[in-house]
Amino acid sequence: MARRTTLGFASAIAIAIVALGAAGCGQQPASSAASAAARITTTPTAYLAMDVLPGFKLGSDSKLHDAYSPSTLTVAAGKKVQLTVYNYDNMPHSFTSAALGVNVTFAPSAKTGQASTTVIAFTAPKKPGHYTFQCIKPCDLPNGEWSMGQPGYMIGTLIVKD
Ligand SMILES: [Cu+2]
Repeated sequence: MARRTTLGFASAIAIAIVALGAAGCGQQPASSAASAAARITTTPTAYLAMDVLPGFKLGSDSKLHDAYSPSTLTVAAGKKVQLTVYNYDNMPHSFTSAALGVNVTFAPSAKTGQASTTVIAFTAPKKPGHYTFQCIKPCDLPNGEWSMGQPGYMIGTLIVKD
């Protein structure tokens, strides 16, 4: 019994070592690529992605509403941002923010389940903080444009970190 326990423990250690080794190998190319990118430029682009989903998010009124997903994005201060937006709604929406100097409309999706794709490029503010963006195209129409006035739905936040 004691011998079996010892063997079991040894096997567990061997498995743990193998797992660690595998994890290490798996991570190596990514970290190498990251350090290579850091050598190329001091302000690499931050690639962000977001969906616009119709009738997707449950509201406090127990109805489903149009929403950005995710509605909160995070980026480092002063970084170049490339934000790809996939609009799954058959209505146009927008990413509008005076503070960020961005006002871009997303075309409606041509077919259910097939998003229109829009790439927005801008530079994150140098000052850390929470920057609001919102949709200014009339939307969430079955609910009287409810989403348009609701943070977490068609009002989102870009968190700019130090
Ligand atoms: Cu909208």
